[in-house]
Order: sequence, then C-alpha cells, then structure tokens
Amino acid sequence: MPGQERSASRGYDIIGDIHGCAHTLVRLLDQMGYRKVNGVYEHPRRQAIFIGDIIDRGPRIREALHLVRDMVEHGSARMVMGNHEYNALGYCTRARPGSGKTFLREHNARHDRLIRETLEQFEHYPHEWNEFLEWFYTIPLFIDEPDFRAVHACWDSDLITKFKENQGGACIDDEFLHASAAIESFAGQVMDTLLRGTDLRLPPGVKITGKD
Ligand SMILES: [Mn+2]
Repeated sequence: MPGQERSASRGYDIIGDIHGCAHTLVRLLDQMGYRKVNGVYEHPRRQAIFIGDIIDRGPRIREALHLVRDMVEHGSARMVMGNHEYNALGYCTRARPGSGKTFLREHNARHDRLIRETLEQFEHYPHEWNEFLEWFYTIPLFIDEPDFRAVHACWDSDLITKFKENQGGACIDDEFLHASAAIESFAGQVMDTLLRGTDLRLPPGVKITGKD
C-alpha cells in the first residue's frame, strides 16, 4: 500500500484549527519548508496533517479551504474533520419531513453567528460552497495509522471501533449525519465526543464563563 510505505519514511506536521486564516497558514507552510509546486503546497519529505476547523471566524475561509483541499487531493496533506465542518454540514442540510425541524442544525442566533463569516465569504460562490460541503463527507473523523493517530477533539477507542464496524471506514455519510442530529444516538455520541471532546468537572469553587 503506497500510503503505508509513505508513512514509514515520512515525517508529519500536525496543523491545528486554521479558522479562515489563509495568510497565516501560507506563512507557516513557508517557514516549515513547504513550497508551491504547480499551484499546490508540498514538502519534499513531509506531509501536513490538518486536524480540522478550516472554516469560520477568519477573513480568508475560501482561500484556506482551496489551499487545504488542493493539498489533500495532491497527497501532500491529510485532514480529519473538525466540529466546524460538521456543524456546517448540519446547518446546510435540510431535516427530513416529519422530524419537526427545518435544518439538522437549528438556525438560531448562536449558530447563525458561528457560521456567518463562512456564508458571507461564499455568498457569491454558492456552487463552490456546495462542492466543499460534498468534500466534507470525504474527510475522515480520525486517522488510525500504525505509527500515529489523529482526531479533532477526543480519541474514544470504543466509539471508534464501533464506528469502523458500522460504517466500514472513517467517514460519515448522509444517513449518519441525519442520525447524529439526535445527540443521545450512537451517531450523536460519536460526533459529539470525537469532534467536540469530553467534559471534565472543575475543582470546587472554580468557575469559567464562556463568551457565549
Ligand atoms: Mn474545534
């Protein structure tokens, strides 16, 4: 298998949440010795592993998505899904009739705000945005190699083993996306745990207030 041959001789650069900061990403890749060859960043020996959350918040979401997808398609990078890509799929996918919802992820003030920059920056490129949504389905939730593992938030061995058995791989499909809208379902637990993480109780008397 070429992928495994590569993994044995190759080093990896793990790159976290880009959140639309394409310029910063370009600077980072330059500093790490990646070069643009025929329009796509690559490294002579190394492979970038993007651990999700390319979209939302930043000023150059579209550019960041193009850069990363080009690298993944070229084989100079791999990627696992972040909660923001998953949220975008839910936000943009209509719920089935009779489910009592219009979209899988409710269009409320908080959800609208989280995805606002992404939708604004794709306002004049709706076809491209749909292509990226289709591409999100091809992004695995986790990478499980003999020499390393990657996941966006939390590696839960039991959930991952069961997911592989059920799905026959590391990717979700439309059916799984719909099922995951119910947080208490198996699909809901997989997406919540692997992509959003697990909860820890704070020590007595300690309080943290999020900006939401
Ligand atoms: Mn995240």
